[in-house]
Amino acid sequence: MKEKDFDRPALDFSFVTADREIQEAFGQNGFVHLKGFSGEDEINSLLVEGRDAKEKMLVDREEHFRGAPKSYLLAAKGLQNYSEWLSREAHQGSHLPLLVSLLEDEIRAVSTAFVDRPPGTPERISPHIDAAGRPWHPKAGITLWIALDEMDRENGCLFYAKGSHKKCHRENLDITGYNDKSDGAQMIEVKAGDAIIHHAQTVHWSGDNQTDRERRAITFFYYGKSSETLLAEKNPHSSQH
Ligand SMILES: O=C(O)CCC(=O)C(=O)O
Repeated sequence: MKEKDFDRPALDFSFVTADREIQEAFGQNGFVHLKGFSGEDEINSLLVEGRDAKEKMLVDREEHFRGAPKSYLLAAKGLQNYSEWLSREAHQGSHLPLLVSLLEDEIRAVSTAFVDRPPGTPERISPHIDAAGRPWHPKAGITLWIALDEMDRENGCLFYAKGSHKKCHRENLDITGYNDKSDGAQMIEVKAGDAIIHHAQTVHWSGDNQTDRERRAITFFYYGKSSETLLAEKNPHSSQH
């Protein structure tokens, strides 16, 4: 079957590879900050596709979201179903080899999200692991998060708990006992175009946006293939996100 032609070119991250330092940081901390990962054109493509897909999803799933707390939509998931371009990026994007080399496993796309915390948003995302981090497995999953705006403490940048991917947290996805001052908590300020790649089991959280600046990001979530059998046994009917 002929591949679909897209007006919008595919993103090219094939030049980003995991050297020893990146590999070790990911293994030890459970996350790695890659500065200057995306250029302006890529940021723009992700922004337009992410925003359009979220709008389509909201129309399609209006009933589901009616009356839902605002925090539900801080990260709008499942957007690969509303943009063929995002779906192709999630399934065949040029970032896949990088994620495979960091997780040291084959990966399977689970979901794509647009994170939007407009100026003056009081909601924050509390400490959690990603859905691909359940059930617990050393290669449960991996997430690529790309900043579309500059982020710092004031507009709600991300925090990570170093090494938390190695702990088998017994709770579900929300994890208690972590905050900005916890041992090993690292705040990561980013410029637009920076990326953070984290293990699905690394505890992370982010703040409110009380500034007049935008705070948007795109996230690609993946399972590790080795954890798939475990997942199928636990949730025979599940399709995440
Ligand atoms: O705050 C962010 O940008 C990240 C959102 C997040 O952690 C998630 O969607 O799992």
